Amino acid sequence: MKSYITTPIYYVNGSPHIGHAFTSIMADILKRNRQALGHELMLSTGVDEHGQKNQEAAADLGMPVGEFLDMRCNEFRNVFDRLGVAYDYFVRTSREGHKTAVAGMEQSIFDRDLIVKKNYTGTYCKGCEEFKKESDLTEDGQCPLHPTMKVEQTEETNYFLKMEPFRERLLQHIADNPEFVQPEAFRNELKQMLAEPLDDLCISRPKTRVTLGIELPFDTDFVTYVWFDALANYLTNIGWPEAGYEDWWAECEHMIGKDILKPHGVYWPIMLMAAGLPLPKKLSVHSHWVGAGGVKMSKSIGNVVDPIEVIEKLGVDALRWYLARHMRADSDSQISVEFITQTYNTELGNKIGNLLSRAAKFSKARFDGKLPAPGPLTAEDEAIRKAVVEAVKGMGDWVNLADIPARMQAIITVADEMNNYFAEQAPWDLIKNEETRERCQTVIYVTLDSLRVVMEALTQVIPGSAGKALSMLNAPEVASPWKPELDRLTGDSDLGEIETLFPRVQ
Ligand code: ME8
Repeated sequence: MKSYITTPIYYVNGSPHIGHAFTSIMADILKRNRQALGHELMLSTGVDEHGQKNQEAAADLGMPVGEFLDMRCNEFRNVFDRLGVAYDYFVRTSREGHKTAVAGMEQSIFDRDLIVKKNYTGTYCKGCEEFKKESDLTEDGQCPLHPTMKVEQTEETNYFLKMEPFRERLLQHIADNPEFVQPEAFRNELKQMLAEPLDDLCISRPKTRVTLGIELPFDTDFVTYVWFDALANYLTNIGWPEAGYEDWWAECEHMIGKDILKPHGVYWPIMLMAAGLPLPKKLSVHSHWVGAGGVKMSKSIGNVVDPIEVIEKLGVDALRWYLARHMRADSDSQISVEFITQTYNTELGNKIGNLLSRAAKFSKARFDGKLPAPGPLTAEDEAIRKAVVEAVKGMGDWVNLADIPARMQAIITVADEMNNYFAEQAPWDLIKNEETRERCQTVIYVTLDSLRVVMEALTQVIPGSAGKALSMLNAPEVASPWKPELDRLTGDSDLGEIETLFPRVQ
């Protein structure tokens, strides 16, 4: 079974930030989850290189555009590499093959008489790269998403894609396929966007204003609207229009933030319908991260969480864990370096890393560098083993974007239970008498084998640390397809070098 996961392609007018890191890390987690189910994966992430915003950012730095794009593209790629995002394809919309394919899509829609040329007067937000209706603006006439960028009054002749002929069909598609937009709150928001007749979508920009873009195949005075160009990446990444893309496309799932629901839920499906192409399988939408206290992150407030700063201070898995664990499905979630540090110390450090190092060091010290073989199991042993299997079972099933935090919660809850089990069984007392020595062996084995099961599940979320833990335990390779399975550690086998997985950070 194939599975194709996409992230948005990010504007390169600034450096990669925590929001970019988030969507790409979540996509990576879902990729690892699908792989654990035995699927063949394609994960794309990358950059959106065209449009007025990027053009002006290059000019502001006084750099030639090509050099600027290369610089930023490398920056994004490096950040995703450091975040452990195992992308299979890194998107650049400046790629020749992409540009040709986009022009081909435009020409085919033009040939179907779905594109018209007309004059337009209106308000434009550079942040959104979009014309705005009065009803889209705040009371003081600014874009609610980009209040500091100041909208501009524009009068222009442009090319427009007819949208209204497809509205009913799209609504029907949404009604027939409840999985198409997830979670439900965003499906409802999308239905709201489609409740009224749709204006034609402006799909060009005159070269007098924007040059950084793909030239229209039917009028060389214009470049393609950056969203039309960018959305098409999802098809051009898998080789469209050449044959071979179809199987991937049939299994395509887009991950996006709520800010870009309209382009993905309205423009993109209609572009595809206009071009006579099938719609993607699924759109998974998430809410946003904001600073502590619910305040939007901004440089002037000084509450911006820089992903690189975090991973340099705490390691990449502290960040991955926090993002996976604390994203709320239904509303914005709060983030700060302090919150990440706290969660890292109390959850990864105290609940997981500490138990592993205590149990494994005890085992090495008392059992000659080895993991002891277990004796007969008691009801307490059976109970904790069952709880562990139950808690991680969800990672052996299909995980949706919105399910991730609950699956992490289950793991932390069982980590608490494992700590209680370890404390109650008190192996340090059991080792003191020859009669209870075998019982001690069993407790150590049960604890470490349970931790192995947890770590196998966590390879989907914090692969670096989980991999290290598994090699400390000398565990066999994680099975694929994966299900939680007990007793994969061999009794009386050597343990690896025991390092502190999550050293405490102040
Ligand atoms: O919109 N919390 O690019 P972009 C969580 N180029 N995620 C966030 C976030 C936050 N506070 N801020 C941003 C574009 N994101 C277009 C996309 S796709 C064909 C073209 C994430 O650089 C989230 O995924 O503005 C959001 O949708 C995306 O970054 C927007 O990135």
